[in-house]
Amino acid sequence: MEFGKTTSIGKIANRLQKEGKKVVVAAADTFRAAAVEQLEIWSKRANCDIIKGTENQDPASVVFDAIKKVKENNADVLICDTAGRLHNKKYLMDELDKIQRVIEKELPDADKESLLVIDASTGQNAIEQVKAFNEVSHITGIILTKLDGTAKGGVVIGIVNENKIPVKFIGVGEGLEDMEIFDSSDFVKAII
Ligand SMILES: Nc1nc2c(ncn2[C@@H]2O[C@H](COP(=O)(O)OP(=O)(O)O)[C@@H](O)[C@H]2O)c(=O)[nH]1
Ligand SMILES: [Mg+2]
Repeated sequence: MEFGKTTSIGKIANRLQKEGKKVVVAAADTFRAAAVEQLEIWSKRANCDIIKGTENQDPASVVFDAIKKVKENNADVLICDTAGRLHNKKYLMDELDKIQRVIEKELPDADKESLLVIDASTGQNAIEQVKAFNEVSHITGIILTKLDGTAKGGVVIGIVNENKIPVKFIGVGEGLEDMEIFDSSDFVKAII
């Protein structure tokens, strides 16, 4: 699903690099060659390293290679781009589970975040997504994208309240700098 995952990763990588952190991104969405190319463009913009898989390569093995790079280069942050997945696509969820197991095994002591990207125009379906993802992964935060459009993302308020998952970033455009750290008071004002 085109929610803005890859774009958000580019924006976060850029922000972290500017803060002086060394970032590696892993192109673990290996379903479409275009997805890898897209992340490559973003990694150039953000000036960070990228580890690419080949089309249809096991995404967990791409993540494994990226972790090797992180260790070799003593990088600070690894961000893994994963395929868009619907909660009813079991194989995609299994794949996510496998990626997480690799990370847990190879980087047991690292701080980990699992961020779910939701498009502000997503309705009730967002709640289903959160539930499904939470079964595979402990979601530590939400990135709410496309808040520059007409959608206000009101459904996310419900998710935050019900699941106690914080919104960490919001996307407000397609550019490198179009991301803000979320401030819930601004958000509530905007949807009223
Ligand atoms: N207006 C707007 N467009 C966005 C935002 N984030 C992503 N997009 C656009 O949404 C489309 C899908 O983004 P992409 O990152 O490829 O989504 P992915 O499929 O989830 O990885 C692209 O055309 C992006 O430029 C945002 O915050 N605002
Ligand atoms: Mg993508």
